[in-house]
Amino acid sequence: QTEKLELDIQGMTCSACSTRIQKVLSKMKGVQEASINLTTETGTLQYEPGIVSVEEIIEKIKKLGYDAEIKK
Ligand code: 9UX
Repeated sequence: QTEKLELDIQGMTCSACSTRIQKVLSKMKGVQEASINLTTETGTLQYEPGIVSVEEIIEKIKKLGYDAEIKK
């Protein structure tokens, strides 16, 4: 069972930033798919809530040096 997660991501200034986040998140256990958009500063993910939490995903982004929150 996967769920969709939409995030607002702050701090990306070049396309290598978004590629980097996308790569790291895609490798996380429980994340099926991650698509990071530099222009709109958003990320769309498909993840398995039973395996990985939203908090863990956001923490991972913060550790890379960016800020993220659930899109409102
Ligand atoms: Mo280039 Mo994006 O250093 O952080 S990857 S600005």
